[in-house]
Amino acid sequence: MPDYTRNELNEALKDCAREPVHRPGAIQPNGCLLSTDLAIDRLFQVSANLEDILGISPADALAGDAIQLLGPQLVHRLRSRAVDEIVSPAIGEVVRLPVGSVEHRFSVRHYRSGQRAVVELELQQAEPDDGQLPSRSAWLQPVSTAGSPEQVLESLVRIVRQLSGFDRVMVYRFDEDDHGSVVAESRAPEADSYLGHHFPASDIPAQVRHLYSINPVRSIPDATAESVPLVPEVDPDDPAPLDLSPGNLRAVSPIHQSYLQNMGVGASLSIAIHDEDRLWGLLACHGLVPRPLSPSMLDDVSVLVQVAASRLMLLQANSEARYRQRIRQSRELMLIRDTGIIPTLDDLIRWYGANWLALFEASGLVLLNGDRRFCFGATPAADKLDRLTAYFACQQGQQPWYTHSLANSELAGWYEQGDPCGLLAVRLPVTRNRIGWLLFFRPGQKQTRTWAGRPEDNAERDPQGKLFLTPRHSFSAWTETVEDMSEPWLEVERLAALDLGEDLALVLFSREIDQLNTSLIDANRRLQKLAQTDTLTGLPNRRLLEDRVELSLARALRHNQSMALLFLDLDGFKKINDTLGHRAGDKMLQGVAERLQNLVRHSDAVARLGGDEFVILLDEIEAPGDAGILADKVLQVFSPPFELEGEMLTVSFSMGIAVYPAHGDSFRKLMHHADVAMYQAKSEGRNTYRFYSDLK
Ligand code: BLA
Repeated sequence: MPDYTRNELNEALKDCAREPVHRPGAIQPNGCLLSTDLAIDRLFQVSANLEDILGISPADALAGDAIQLLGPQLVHRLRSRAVDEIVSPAIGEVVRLPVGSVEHRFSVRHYRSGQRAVVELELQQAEPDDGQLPSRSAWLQPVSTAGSPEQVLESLVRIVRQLSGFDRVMVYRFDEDDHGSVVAESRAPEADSYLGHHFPASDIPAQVRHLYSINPVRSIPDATAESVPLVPEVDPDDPAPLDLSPGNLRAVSPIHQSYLQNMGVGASLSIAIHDEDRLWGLLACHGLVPRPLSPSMLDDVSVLVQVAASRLMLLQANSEARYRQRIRQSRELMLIRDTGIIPTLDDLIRWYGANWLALFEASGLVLLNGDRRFCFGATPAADKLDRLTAYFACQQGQQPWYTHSLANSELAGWYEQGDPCGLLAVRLPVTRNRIGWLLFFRPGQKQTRTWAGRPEDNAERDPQGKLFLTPRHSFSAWTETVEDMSEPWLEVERLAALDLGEDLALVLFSREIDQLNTSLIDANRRLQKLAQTDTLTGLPNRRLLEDRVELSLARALRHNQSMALLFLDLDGFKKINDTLGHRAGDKMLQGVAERLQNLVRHSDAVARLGGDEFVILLDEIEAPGDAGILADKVLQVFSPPFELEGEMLTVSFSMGIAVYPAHGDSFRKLMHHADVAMYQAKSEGRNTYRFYSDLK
């Protein structure tokens, strides 16, 4: 094996993928081919074996037209199908054509290729006796009713082998990186088993995989046969080589011919298994020796593969749906919005962490939210998480980031043996400048992988020293042990993680909005309090007093009761302010407020109007006299001197009383009358009170 660099290998792989296998300019010898104009009239190219098959030389055929070669009946039949619509050959039609003096049965197909109609004729071998084969429904049934994907594949390979007589029938499944493995097999005892064996991606290069989307069937009845060129080599009117992808007869690439020979395979048939547009895998059939593959057999096997593919995808979709249902249930649990309680991320991870680890078959999870980090299960050490956080902080895009082999990913520098090997990371759709990621970790699993021959054991150098790949010489099992890989992340798991990420973001948003709301409500409360209270004494101000009086008036009216307002004005307050200063004055007002509050009932209210004016609301009084009793109490409480900043001060009030209903029925009137009565008290010598009704 030559030494080579990764780059050289990649170049060699690219060269493999560049071979124009779809236009080899030749066909396989089990049939012949004509290239005509779209009207199926003029002939441009024919295969060199025309004489062997139709009994007429290429030169003679090219000198005439399609009708002369194929007869008017067949040509009219072919013309009756609009060639524009024919992109892949219709199921071969069996026709009889005279070859010399004998009639032969042919299977005929035609398809459009650019500006040409291509007609393929295959000599029809004797059909197997239909009586020996089970009926179609009998062989379709086990596949179409299989209960599990494994059963579908098992039935498929078993029945195809029965129908076709191939020596080895396999289902080959592509992995994410385009390499693949044999996942089901039925074989004759003399054929080696490839079950469970892996094959590198280069065995079926990209352009070859692509051909299956044009023509799902690739039939090679004789891998040893020499190909038959087209004559003339170049179409006289169109130098572009004819694209033979839709046909059945396209010549086999020499590389693949030696591949099959190295494998000991004489006949090969492969049929695509598609999952929607994606090439999921192949049904791969081998004959140990060349064998004719009859068009009707190809047809039957194609039908079986289609039925198996749809059954397989249905079962797969069902199990994905069940999985998504489980995820949805967990998400619904999480979004318990009707309780009105929005959980914190801490809560969520404590409650659901174990459930999520089980659903995602993960060993640990980490949630990155801004500068906070929440961990659950087995997660890497803090310094590693710091580096991961830094990495994801710079990641763009909304698609999940995932690998089942960190050691071989962009994060390889981060990885050390013993770390989890698989990582699935989804971005939480949070604000752009904040980090929000949900990371799931999977442990590494020691796996042994058996390859059919050692991959990349097939590189050689040409005389110029350029590396090129050749088919492997040996396909015998070669076992590799892989340690730094986890189970891969399935698409359904990646989608589910995105869903979960969205929900987590939703919870985050709800919490933030909730917190904003709470602080708004607090702010409102503070504002309201500010608007309704006197900042110096903490007593209600005039506005709140007015509200309280209105309420009290309404109640008094309803219950036919009385209430009263006591207007208090501090005597000589200005002098205190002037002599002791404002600070002392403020202190005094606070002291006064406190004493007044101690005097009243809970249902009453003491308010400060500003300056040295206070008002007491007396709710629900029995008789006007009750207000007098309170006024007396005020006089009494303030009769001893008041201590302020070490000085003893005499404090007194002049008070006016207005009673509902006698002195007014509104806040404004009652206030006015109580105020007038207070002035009366002041003018009559202070330290006393007057009722409005006392005024003459
Ligand atoms: C074609 N290679 C193929 C095909 C298969 C495989 C199925 C399609 C043709 C067919 O059905 O035979 C590979 N066959 C497999 C595998 C299994 C199997 C993996 O049965 C497993 C069970 N091949 C190489 C290298 C190159 C290469 C190194 O090994 C290129 C450098 C190329 N493979 C190659 C080419 C074709 C091919 C060019 C197209 C052959 C054709 O259609 O003419």
